[in-house]
Amino acid sequence: MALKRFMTLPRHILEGEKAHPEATGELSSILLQLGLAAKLISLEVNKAGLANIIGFTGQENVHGEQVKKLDIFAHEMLIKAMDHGGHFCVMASEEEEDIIHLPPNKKIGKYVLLFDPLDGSSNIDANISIGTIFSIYKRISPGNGPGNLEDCLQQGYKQEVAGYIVYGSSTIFVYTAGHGVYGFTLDPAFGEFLLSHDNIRIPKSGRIYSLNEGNYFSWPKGLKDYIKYLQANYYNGKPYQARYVGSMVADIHRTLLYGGIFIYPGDRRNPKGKLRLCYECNPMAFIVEAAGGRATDGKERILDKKPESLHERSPIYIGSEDDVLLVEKFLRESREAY
Ligand code: P6P
Repeated sequence: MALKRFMTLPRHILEGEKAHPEATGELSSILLQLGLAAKLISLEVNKAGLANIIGFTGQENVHGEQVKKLDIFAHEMLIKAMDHGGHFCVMASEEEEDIIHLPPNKKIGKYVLLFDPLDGSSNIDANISIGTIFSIYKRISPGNGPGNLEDCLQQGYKQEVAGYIVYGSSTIFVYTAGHGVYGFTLDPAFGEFLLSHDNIRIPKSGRIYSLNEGNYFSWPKGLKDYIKYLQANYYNGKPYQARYVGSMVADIHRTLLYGGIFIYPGDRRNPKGKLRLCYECNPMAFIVEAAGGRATDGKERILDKKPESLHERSPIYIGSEDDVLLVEKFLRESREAY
């Protein structure tokens, strides 16, 4: 994808704000801060591989600083970057059991931030791509004081902004405010995100299916039938391809660009699957739908599901519209559950 000459993330955000006269500039400021946090996390993630080589003890680095686990580092970095702009009334993170309140002396805002600071971090030692996922809502609790749990348990269709950063061969920042999906590649030479994926549209169907086939025997029967169907048929005259990174952000980023389907199903052992509804499934579903795709739990639209708890899981079938519709048909028409 050709880089747009110097359309930087800040310029794109500010131009987006100008296109919406009602915009207060708050979401722009939030996105700019997230871009800063992304750069700092990217720096740390890319350095991590060296941690064991250049004498980092894993406890203290050469500067005598404590070397934190990367996901804790990312979690703390995001909070530090986002807790003083006066934009949020409450936050929630995959790394914290409870909701996160702003420090007492900080201005309270009208937005809510949910995030998975570093998804797939167990892959970092194998140098496999990992990612940060974020989701922004407007508060629904009354008043101007601290937000509450209900602010964090909103249905996904109410999101204002959703995005992810994938730390791979490049660091790419992808976001949507519901009107188009935009990707920016970090140019390490001068530390700026440059527009590289302008208005991403997911193909209506694709040749790639992505799920952990190690769980095959626990799958619902309809899913087994669907995968067997793909393996017995062709896509535009070529066999279907199985691709599975095991890192949700990487698998969904590829699905967004190339088309196809990513699945983390509920199964006999884990009926709700593994991925978290509030800060993994919802933001990814918001992005994929904004790019023209589809995301359900096999039956219900992800973005319509009402979360009952902060860390609840949901099965997810997400990607090209035709592919998700087809697996839903197999699931609906199969007689047995498993
Ligand atoms: P499995 C990474 O640990 C993660 O949370 C997601 O990023 C990824 O899609 C999934 O788990 C992989 O899970 O069970 O296939 O290893």
